Amino acid sequence: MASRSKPNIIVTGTPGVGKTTHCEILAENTGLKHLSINEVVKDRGCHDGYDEEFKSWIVNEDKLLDAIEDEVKQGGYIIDWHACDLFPKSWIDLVVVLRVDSTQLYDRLKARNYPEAKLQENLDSEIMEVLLQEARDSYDEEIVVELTSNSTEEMDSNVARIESWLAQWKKNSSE
Ligand code: DAT
Repeated sequence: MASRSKPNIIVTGTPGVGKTTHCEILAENTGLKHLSINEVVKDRGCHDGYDEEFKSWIVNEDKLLDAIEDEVKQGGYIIDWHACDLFPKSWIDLVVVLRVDSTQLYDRLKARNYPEAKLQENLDSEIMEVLLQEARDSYDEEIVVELTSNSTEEMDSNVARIESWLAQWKKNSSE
């Protein structure tokens, strides 16, 4: 059992599934801190440049882990990122993989003006369950939870479910 007094949660999934929206609501409701890896990569320079075709930063994982290690090890973070296999197992207490129907995802990514290649790659990734597989390959199966994020009702129920997991975690860790 980790020595942190608050757990760390990863919210992962293909871009557009609803990670940031979920994390913001969870942070507001629980007091856990929303750690947007996108922002860390950009603001703390944890990258090796910008990919113009894909319109995204080329992440340097070593720099990224160095940048967040001290904070995350203290506990109390909700990590928002479209990958999860880079974070050491010992840091993480729950991995939430959000899923969405491809028609929904297409509309959400189109609304973001994603370049065609990037849009197609992300749709394929969602259909092939890439993130779910990555989570299952990287963490113990008991801590990996798959939740659908097609509607605001589903989002509300996901948030409630994660909050009750959090309450249980706190109860267990105080026993
Ligand atoms: P991500 O952080 O995974 O890229 P996001 O939180 O930015 O995704 O959400 C992308 C868009 O989809 C945004 O306009 C909000 C909307 N959205 C997210 N989750 C949703 C849900 N469960 N129901 C309806 N709309 C949702």
